[in-house]
Amino acid sequence: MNSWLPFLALALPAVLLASPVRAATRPNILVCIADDASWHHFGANGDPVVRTPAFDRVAREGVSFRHAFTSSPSCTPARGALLTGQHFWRLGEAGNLWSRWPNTAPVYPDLLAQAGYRVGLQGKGWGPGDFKFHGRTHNPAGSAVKDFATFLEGTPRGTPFCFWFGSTDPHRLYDRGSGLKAGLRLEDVSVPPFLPDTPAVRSDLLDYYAEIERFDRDIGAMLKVLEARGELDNTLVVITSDNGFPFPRGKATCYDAGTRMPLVIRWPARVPGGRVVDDFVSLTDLAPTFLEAAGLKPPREMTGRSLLPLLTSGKSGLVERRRDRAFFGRERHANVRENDWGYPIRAIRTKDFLYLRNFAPDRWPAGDPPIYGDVDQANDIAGSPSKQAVVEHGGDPAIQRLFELAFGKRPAEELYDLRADLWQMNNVAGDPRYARQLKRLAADLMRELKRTGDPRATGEGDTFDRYHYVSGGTVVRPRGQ
Ligand SMILES: [Ca+2]
Repeated sequence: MNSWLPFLALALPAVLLASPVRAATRPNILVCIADDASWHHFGANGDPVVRTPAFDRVAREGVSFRHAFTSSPSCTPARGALLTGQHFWRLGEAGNLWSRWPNTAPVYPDLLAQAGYRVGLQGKGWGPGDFKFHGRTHNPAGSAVKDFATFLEGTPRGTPFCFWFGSTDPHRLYDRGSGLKAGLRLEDVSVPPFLPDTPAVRSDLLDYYAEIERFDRDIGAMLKVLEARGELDNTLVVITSDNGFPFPRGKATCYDAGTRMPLVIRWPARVPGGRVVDDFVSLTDLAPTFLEAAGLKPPREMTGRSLLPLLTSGKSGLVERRRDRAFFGRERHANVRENDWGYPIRAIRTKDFLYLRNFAPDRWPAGDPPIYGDVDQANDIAGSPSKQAVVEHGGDPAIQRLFELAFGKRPAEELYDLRADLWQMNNVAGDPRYARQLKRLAADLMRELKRTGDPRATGEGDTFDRYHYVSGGTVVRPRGQ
């Protein structure tokens, strides 16, 4: 199958009116997206330390998703997938971090703008990368504005809006000791078992929490502005993140700490609140959801499926039985390997299992030694006290296993049984007792990759290693071109 086939559909009219939704009933859409926050680290998701009243309110008065996954645990492809409603592997060069926006796949903010929405962006939109190279004039997430309040003042009454608040919290670097200064306590932290439990790591986690709290305060202020304007209840408010926390075994990995995302949605005008949903959803489902909520038919190249039926159902638990799995993966994150190569992974996650296919197991998954730069920070190990704790004590017998889990090479297949191994630390892919599950999950994954035109499934996967890496005005053209 030609991997470019999905793009041919772009010649068709992008948007068709699906239903006669009157302009007055179309919701405003507000997306609040954190930068590097995992599902686990929000109050409503069970974290006992972090204080997130705005997130908790939206969860309480809306729908809270327990199994939402990013398409890729890396800023650029995650945001591209969310904006296009497509698996990241369908986005060509935008499947990599620090890439160029191909400007071929439609994005929901453009489609809503064409339908009369006012569209704005505050903070980090699609990126990092170069959205202008192939001809765009503004970020795919919207035209940049000063702030939300100013944007609202300039929006006429009766005109629906679509706004993207892209926080840079809780991305590193952190203000060392800021968690302690914010009143958080070392002794309250629960350190995940793949990190060393030391005071330095605990304090690093508190600093991460402090930035999540700032993200939450910013959202609280925005909700207040909407409320004062009388528009809160007809605004579809979404709070989520692009990828998981910037710690070893988190961001840029396909384990839960890298891919399982916070996702709460509040829209009282049509969505009964107070619900926790177990369906497996992808952040690629958001674009078709927004379009459908606005009365538009999602373009057929969107692989995401609208959440609107689920949201309006009023039901909790597993609402749509076929939503029992999520697919995701990664290509090049930071440029930290010989020959400017990435580390290709594809994965399927179900309630009980996580199956990973590593397409190039001869490469270093976290980047070449001694920097292992796919784990923040790429150029400065001391910029991440948790990474430093693992790297600098890798020879210590107590830390050695954690070092291998974070930075060591991995086999072509990994399988984790979440019933016994919540944090996915014991690979059972070689255990004959799991042969049946492994075979089935591998087949299910490959079927989805083929169905959706993934170059990795059609023998053209190396194309991701050949795209330019565009960082800070520097363009790296991989060797052999
Ligand atoms: Ca990010």
